[in-house]
Amino acid sequence: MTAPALPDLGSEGSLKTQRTAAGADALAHSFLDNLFFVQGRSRDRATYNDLYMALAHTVRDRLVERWIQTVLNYRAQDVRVVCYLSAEFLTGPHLANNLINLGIYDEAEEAMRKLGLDLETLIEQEAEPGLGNGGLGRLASCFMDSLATLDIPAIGYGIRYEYGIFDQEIRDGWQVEATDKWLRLGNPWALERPEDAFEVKFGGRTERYSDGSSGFRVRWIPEKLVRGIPNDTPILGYRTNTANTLRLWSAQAVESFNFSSFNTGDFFAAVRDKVDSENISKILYPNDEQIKGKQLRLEQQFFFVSCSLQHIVKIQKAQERPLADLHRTFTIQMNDTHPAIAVAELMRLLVDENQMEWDSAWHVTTHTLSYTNHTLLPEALEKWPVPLFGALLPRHLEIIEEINRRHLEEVRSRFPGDEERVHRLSIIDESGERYVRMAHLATLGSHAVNGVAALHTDLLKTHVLRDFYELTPEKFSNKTNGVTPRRWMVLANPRLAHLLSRRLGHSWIHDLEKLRKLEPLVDDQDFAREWRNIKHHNKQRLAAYIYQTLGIAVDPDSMFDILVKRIHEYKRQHLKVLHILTLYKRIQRNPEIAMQPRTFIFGGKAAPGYHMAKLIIKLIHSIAAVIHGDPLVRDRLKIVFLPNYNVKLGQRVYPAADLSEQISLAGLEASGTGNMKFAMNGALTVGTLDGANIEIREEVGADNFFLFGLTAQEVEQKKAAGYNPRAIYEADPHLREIVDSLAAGEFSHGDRSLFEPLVQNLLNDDRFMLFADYQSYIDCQDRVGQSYRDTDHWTRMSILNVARIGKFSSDRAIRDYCAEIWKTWPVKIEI
Ligand code: NBG
Repeated sequence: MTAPALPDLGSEGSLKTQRTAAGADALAHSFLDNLFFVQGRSRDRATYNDLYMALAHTVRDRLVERWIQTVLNYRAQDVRVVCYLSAEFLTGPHLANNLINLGIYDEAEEAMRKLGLDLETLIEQEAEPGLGNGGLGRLASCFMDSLATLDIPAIGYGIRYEYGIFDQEIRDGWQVEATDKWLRLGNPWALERPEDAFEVKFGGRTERYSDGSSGFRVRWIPEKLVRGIPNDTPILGYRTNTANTLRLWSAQAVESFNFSSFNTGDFFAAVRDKVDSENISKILYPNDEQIKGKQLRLEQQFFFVSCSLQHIVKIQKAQERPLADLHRTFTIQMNDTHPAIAVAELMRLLVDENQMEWDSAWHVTTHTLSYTNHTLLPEALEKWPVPLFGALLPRHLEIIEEINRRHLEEVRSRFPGDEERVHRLSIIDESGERYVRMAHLATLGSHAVNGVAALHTDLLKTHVLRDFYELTPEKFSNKTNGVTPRRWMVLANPRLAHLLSRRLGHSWIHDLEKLRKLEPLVDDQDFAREWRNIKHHNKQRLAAYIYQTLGIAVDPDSMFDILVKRIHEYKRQHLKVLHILTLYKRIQRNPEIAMQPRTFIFGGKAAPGYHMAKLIIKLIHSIAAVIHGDPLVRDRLKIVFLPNYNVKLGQRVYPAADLSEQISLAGLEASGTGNMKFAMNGALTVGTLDGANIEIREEVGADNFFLFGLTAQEVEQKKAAGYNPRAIYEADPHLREIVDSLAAGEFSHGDRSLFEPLVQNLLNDDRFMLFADYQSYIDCQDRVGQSYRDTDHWTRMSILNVARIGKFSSDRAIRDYCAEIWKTWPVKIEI
């Protein structure tokens, strides 16, 4: 039965004023209203979660009009929409950020105060949506914030994992993983839109048929269908009306599909199929985990890519625009290779489902897609075994083979006789077991390929994607990462933000280069004092948190020396451990030695299957136990490992840092973004010439940055010449002493086996060249310790770091993408 045509329901005018009126009293009123009518709770029985939910709805109500208006506007003519495809979006909590972007934080605080409630306590209730591993997912969220702030039409597409990145607990110094049940108490920010669902095919076979006119076509007869349900979250820009959409897909079984099992009476098989389908969006894969051969991961990738591309094609058609113009309406960014299957899927949608000719489809595909690479580690480059790939996506394998055939034909004609090059450039790795190389597919299918910091892009051109660079140099460009100053300064460090706004006005918040105007203030004593007071306050706040959660008392007057990021050997948390042990031995040798007291703060998760990273966590706890037990040392060296490092905790940590540790082996950290967040909050960096560190140092000035270690080029040369860590160990008595103490069980109750894998690894291989950089690091840290004692000078350096950090706003990064890759422009939303 068809439903009757919808009547005209009139405009929303009066509704809006009641629900979304401005001012603290109106907020308080809506809050109580939402508590009762939306949350369904009486005031006397309300829990903190109820109160948080009521406030979240109160804020959401104030977003909705902008959101609807934004979406309506994008349906209008002459808009080019950025589609950001990313398997991860590490949004962090929404409430406080939305209050800031709406400009009603203070009003909300007042409204809650009038009701006897503390806004901060309510903000703390929000569960962290941990839908990402680290930098890559957080970058996607900073980009969404900047896109909205700059009024760029954009949709973020990803996966609504039911379980995000695991919760990290520490037991006896070891990491223990627990499932992250972020949706347990509901999510007030997302709207589920079951009517906008799409079906995704898996498995089965393909079949050729004649379409009568233009010849043969291919049909994919799948074995399984899964439905993708959109969950839409508004992403509001800072003090603007633009509210873009973050659309995360969750998987649902298509019940009617496997009815044959029901019919044969196999009820349990049918239910099992349902469960299998829904598994697709169950859990986020931790990175650094061997994912080769993990079929579910490929299913996830195809699932969200297919839903997103179908949605894009549907919008194009609904607007009655030809598919041949898809690249004029949409520009699609692939965030790393996780969505690289988009190349084949877009071809399939155009050629198989919309009867476009191959060449036209290839033109549209390559002009629509672009690709950002985020890693140089060879083991992190995704590749899928051909048999697995073909079984899951038989049609896509055919399409990829055809793309590859044409591509290699061209390579052969440009480089006749160079079969070596043909092998290197092939999308299919044929050197042993056959693999589909996703970075190759993404590069070939894109009109633009970028790295995320200058050095990283250079290394892409000269190493990882060198052959592609030689083939199509015009595709390659650099887009140095950036982070949003709204979350990482205004929200995380309100006192600093107030000081800056008082001195500079508010414009720095969306025009970070304005911070340059701080430079004349470096010699202003009052300003410097305020600056120090703020840092001290932030350190006290973190100290209180540490005391509450871990029972460790740390001194806010000590230097807060902080290393927070995923635990990985290339990031070299264990180099930091070698530094701590060096200081420890110095004090033991000479108890009277003058030394700047330091609090070393670590945070970060290790992939559950990455044993060495987990051992490093154990090592940090083990040296902490010994050092804290030593009365000679414990007032000078404190070691804290903050469990379950995440966005929320980052917001506490960056503003409290004196020293930011960015100590990866040069040439391995694509960019880093924590380095930017620290510097924005006035921490000084100790770092190698790696990733964005290089550009940070260029901006803030070499005098305001602590540099150590080999350059990427020296690393390469040393490796080529035959690197010998054991020789360094044997030649350096201090290094030998600490390595021997680890091996001897000094930090493991005499157990010599515990840290043996680590010690042996360093002595025999040391792939990440800790020993090569050891002395340089120690010397540099000695300079850091001395500098810190000159408070005035340190403050000056700190102010200059903030004054010169403007380049690292994600607003700048997004402007660069818009101008050079996306070719898009802002659209002001009027309400
Ligand atoms: C990470 C890099 C970081 C970089 C972020 C964001 C992956 C694969 N890469 O250096 O390791 O800052 O991406 O670009 O997570």
